[in-house]
Amino acid sequence: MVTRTSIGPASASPRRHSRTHPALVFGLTALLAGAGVTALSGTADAASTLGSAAAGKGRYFGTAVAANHLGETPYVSTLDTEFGSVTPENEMKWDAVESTRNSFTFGAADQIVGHAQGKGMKIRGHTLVWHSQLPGWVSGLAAGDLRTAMNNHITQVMQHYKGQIHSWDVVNEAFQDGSSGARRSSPFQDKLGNGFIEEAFRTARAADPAAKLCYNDYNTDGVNAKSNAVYAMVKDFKARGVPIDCVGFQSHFNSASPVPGDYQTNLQRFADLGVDVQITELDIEGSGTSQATSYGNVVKACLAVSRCTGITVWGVTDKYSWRSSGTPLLFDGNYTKKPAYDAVLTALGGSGSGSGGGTAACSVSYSKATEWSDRFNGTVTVTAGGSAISGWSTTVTVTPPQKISATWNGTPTWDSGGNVMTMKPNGNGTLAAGASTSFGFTVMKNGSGAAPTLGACTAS
Ligand code: G2I
Repeated sequence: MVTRTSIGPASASPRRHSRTHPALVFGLTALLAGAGVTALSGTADAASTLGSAAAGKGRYFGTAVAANHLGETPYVSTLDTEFGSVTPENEMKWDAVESTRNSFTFGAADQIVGHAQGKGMKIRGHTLVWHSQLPGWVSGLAAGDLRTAMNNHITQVMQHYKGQIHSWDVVNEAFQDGSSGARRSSPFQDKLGNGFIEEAFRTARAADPAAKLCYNDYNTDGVNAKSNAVYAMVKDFKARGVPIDCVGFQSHFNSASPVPGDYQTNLQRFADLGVDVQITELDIEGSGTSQATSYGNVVKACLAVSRCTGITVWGVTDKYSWRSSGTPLLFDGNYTKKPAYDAVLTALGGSGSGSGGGTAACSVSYSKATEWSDRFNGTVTVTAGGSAISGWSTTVTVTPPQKISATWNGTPTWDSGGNVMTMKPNGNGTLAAGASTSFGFTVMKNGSGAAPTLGACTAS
């Protein structure tokens, strides 16, 4: 039941009028919105983004990017707004850049690099020597030829991007899962032996001395047999002067493989060897608060390790994730921020409107409804964020000598000048997550047709 109130400051010449039924106001609002009438947004400004908040902590915050999505406007705007670093998801892999021996195709990778450079983003290189996405011709080579091909591949690719890549995953996933601590079988391992990793790093240093050279792997995120084996290799490399600058922890998590309790401890022990550590492919399957908590814990662990220089999530939006059914990323398929986004931003020390998913939040928007020669009606829509709210409050400011002469669907109070109205719910202000309500008011123009301005929406 819609109640109409007529409350205003003493000087507001309250008047009642019953010509406009609220349902008509709604209808007109929808029509006007459909006709492109601008609605003022009173949402509290996002004071920060993932990239800028991380930069405030001396870190980068990046994402994997696929070249074939760079034509999609919301993909690109989310990328450009939120992230300070990119990793080509597939475009720099061996099968993408050298599918035929010594014939290099950099088109898709160059597209990502060019976009990133245009926006001042850093670029991670991924990846030079990996058993997967490896063209058949490589696996067919005999040892001597394979060594030549590996070194040529590293050199050609790194020289193409010389000076443009902040960190390269030189060798990816060279260790076995499980308790053996052994190297994974691959053409490189099987034909060249353990020494292929060292050789790859030495070749990489010569090709682009400015790039940080990383070893990158998964299931090495906590202290376990696999990470112990990588640790021993890095320790040996540092002791013998083999050029290695960083270790990448992919950090693909789900309920079967959650964020380890000793995640920070593990990052720290590698950092203590004298290498940087980077979180390189972060994604965490799940949703809501539990996913948000895990994301927050990963970010906090990185911030607690001074040599943890940056975090990359493995994609912009759930819909393009390599495991999209697990909804593992920070933006959903509509590019809406998830509670996990809020948790990351908060852990990075940032603040913003976020998804509204973990804390009470709301947003407001204004549209003009019916207008007469001497007055117009306005409608403000109040929308709850990602969680339910039990109350809300916002302000509507009109330009004197305008006066608000009537209101409906809310309980107003007024500042002493009478031109700032604070509006709260009539009685129960409960709104479910994402649900909307609206209130309305009449502005007496007194010569001015100026649109009112809205303050931020405050939820409780
Ligand atoms: O598997 C997740 C990641 C594990 N660490 C290394 C990363 O490089 C790896 O990324 C994934 C990409 O996210 C996927 O997009 O690597 C996969 C391949 O191992 C990528 O999948 C491939 C599909 O298997 C191909 O069928 C497809 O043509 O992506 C290709 C390009 O869309």
